[in-house]
Amino acid sequence: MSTFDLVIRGGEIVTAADRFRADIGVRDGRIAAVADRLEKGAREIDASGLLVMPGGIDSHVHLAQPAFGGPKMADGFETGTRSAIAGGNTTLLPFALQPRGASLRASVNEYHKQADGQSYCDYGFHLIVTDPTPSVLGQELPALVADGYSSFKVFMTYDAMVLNDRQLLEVFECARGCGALVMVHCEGYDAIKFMTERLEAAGKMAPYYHALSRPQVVEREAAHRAISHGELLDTPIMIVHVSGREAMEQIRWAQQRGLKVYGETCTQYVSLTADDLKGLNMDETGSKYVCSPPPRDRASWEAIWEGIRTGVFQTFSSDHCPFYYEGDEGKLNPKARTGFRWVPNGIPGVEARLPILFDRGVNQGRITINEFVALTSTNHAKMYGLYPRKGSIGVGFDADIVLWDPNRRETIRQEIMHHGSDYTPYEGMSVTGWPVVTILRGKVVAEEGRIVGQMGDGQFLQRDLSPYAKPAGRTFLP
Ligand code: DUC
Ligand code: ZN
Ligand code: ZN
Repeated sequence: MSTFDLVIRGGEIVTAADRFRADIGVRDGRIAAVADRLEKGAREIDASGLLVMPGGIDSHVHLAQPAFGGPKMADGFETGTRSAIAGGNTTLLPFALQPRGASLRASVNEYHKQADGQSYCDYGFHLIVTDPTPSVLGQELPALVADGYSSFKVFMTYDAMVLNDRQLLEVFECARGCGALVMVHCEGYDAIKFMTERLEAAGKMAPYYHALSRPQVVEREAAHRAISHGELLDTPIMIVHVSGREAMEQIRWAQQRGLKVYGETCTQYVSLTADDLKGLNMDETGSKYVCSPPPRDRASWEAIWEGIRTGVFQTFSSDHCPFYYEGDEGKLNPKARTGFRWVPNGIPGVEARLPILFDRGVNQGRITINEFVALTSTNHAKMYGLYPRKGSIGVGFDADIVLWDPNRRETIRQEIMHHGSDYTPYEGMSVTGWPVVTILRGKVVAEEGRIVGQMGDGQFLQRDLSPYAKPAGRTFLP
């Protein structure tokens, strides 16, 4: 009998720190050996010519969410996690959203019902707090954090989710008390509402005006406010989906002052621009690209690369928030055709994240291959309490691995995607570098674009507290 259930042989292993040639031996779903030459396994995979990296961890995806007051999402757990594994990912962290007036625990239980037995990859949940009542803050959140839901997201905009400054402070205080990391959506509610009304009064209703309703200054102001609230209460925060220079510089400023402020950016902010929202002729096709914050311009791409290169951003996510384009549930639903304010905000992208970052980042010399692994896997595990179980290749880690062909050229197209949406915003983009085999805890789950795993392979992950959520110890509180 063989010592190993699986041996991945002859590939070039890449972690956030190293790159070396070795075999990997897997036993009971975990990496049991990494060595120059291992004995034969019960199953063997020849990885020669391929890079062997930790499976992607995408810590910012929305699945099955009753989203933003808009239509039904295009992905539940089945199609969203299917798309994830086809794109080289092995863990997702979607959100469990608390509808106002509801208990968070009940909301979490609902998401579990949708995910249990229906997931192709492992998953945990961040908690979206929309209604921080005394019982949510005093009982529900601390108990949920203790149960392994160790991060929250709060919104500074959207009618159905916005928290005012007082509520933000209360959630930050609660997070500090229970050791949770707070992700903040930084866009200012009143400024957006004001701009939207002015644009509408001027007859500017097309999807493109979504971008003009929330320019970078709106994101920058909110980022500064969130940073200040975090500083006041000594609460570490992660500013998510940063779109350009203005918010990036706020985070850098905070980091240079020694504050525990972290940054996330996403695929769309280095590959799409606001001009995409113009569609063919200022028409509704631009709604395919409507997301928040909106993609900016090419100068913003360079600002984002600068933030990546200089360590302002720890994580690179997809912010996969999938809607259909056609049909009554789509971005083109009858109400959405009447004005940009009704177009659901969000785009699919979990499957395209790794290839686009590899092509634009590694191939074009902007980041190293080790930084690629850190930005797409290791740092997500570290920030969100999954390390050292997930996020690297070493003895004892879960055998979550992607075999990557660095020379494979592909064109991203809807017909090869595995998500539920009827379009991809990255249609026609050529990339070099593609996931060829995805392995989840030692089991091959995707191979050459085919799904070979089963729905239900994915397990719920109870997460530890993030070491990055530890307060710095310099509060203004009495
Ligand atoms: N915020 C997100 O995090 N995702 C999509 C849309 C949004 O506003
Ligand atoms: Zn957001
Ligand atoms: Zn999001």
